[in-house]
Amino acid sequence: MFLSAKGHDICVVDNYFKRRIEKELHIKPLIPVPDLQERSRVWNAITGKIIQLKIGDICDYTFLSEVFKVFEPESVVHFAEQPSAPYSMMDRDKAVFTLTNNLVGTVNVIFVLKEFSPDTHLVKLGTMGEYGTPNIDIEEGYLEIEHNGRKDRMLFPKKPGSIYHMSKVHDSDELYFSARIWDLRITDLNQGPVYGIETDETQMDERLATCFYYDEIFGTVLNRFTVQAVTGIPLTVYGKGRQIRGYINIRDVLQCVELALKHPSRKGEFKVFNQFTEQYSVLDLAASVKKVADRLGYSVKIQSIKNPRREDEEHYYNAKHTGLVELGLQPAYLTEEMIVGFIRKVEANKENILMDRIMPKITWG
Ligand code: USQ
Repeated sequence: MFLSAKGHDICVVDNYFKRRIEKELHIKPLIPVPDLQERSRVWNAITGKIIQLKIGDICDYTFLSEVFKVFEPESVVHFAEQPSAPYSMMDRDKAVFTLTNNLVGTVNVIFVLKEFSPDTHLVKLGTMGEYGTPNIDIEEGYLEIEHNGRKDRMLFPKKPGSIYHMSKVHDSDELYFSARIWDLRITDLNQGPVYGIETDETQMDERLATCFYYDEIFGTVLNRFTVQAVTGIPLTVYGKGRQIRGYINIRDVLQCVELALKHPSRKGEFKVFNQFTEQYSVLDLAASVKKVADRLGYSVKIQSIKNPRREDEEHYYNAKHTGLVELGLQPAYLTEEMIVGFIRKVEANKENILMDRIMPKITWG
């Protein structure tokens, strides 16, 4: 919708994976989201613009090739992955699904570009979690290494903390390979956890809402804390809560994707951006939500619970993120007023909240 509003011709490809998982695991987004056909109709009625839809699986190469041959995209934004760390750690089947879906889907996109569209620029959603939490500064994609008197520029070493994050390490390698060996044009956006509910486009009509999750599978931490504050559940800080990540507002995600599209990689170039705007610890986020919610009349408790994940709970973290700012990103930093807006939106949809979907049950085993 963001790119369509700016006048681009858009074709959306989706296999409704999340809707299948919603049914399987009894989870729902806060605001009901109609199917793509309905949303495309609403978008057309409001803006007069057409968003084409292709419902199918990018792991099916015949389907994907047809989409490319017919639509002939100038750029591809590839978000078509299983995105949940806890889901990937549930059992062997889900781990295998995550690896298969994410690696086969990405290799299919690479092959379809190589075969039918070698000048098309691919913007791929990666994750900051590929790097893990190393005890050194995290560079933007690459590291200059000097070893035994010789120097080279290598992809930054990776220490993923879940099968999902590991799948993204592997697909970054697929992308780097395809740029080096087949001269494809690739940008990898290593994104931190996203927060926020609305964008200018979703605000046009309730039926255009984003999928805002608060469960342990798809809900990211700040969004979960907002829902917990409104429902009177103590904020679920995992372990010590000193885990630091780079966070980004959903509106800034859209800006970043547009900036990446406007500055395409050259043939054979694999650009990497660290896509986040601010670093916070889990405790910082919990304290911010508590402060704002208490001001609004709630009485929020922060509770450290046994960490269901295996992760460093106290660590060094300093990740570079200048690339997108240099291209013109103007971040919307987290403010108290913003959190007030999130809380008000959650309150307005409070009756939809499934209370038994909030506490974490999946462990790293
Ligand atoms: N956490 C809590 N309490 C909660 C939920 C999470 O303390 O109730 C902690 C986690 O242990 C973790 C941090 O908050 O240390 C972030 O967790 P998250 O659930 O917000 O994010 P994560 O599982 O890492 O994954 C999310 C997206 C994923 C994306 C990733 C970026 O689901 O698609 O790749 O953010 S990153 O974390 O930088 O790898």
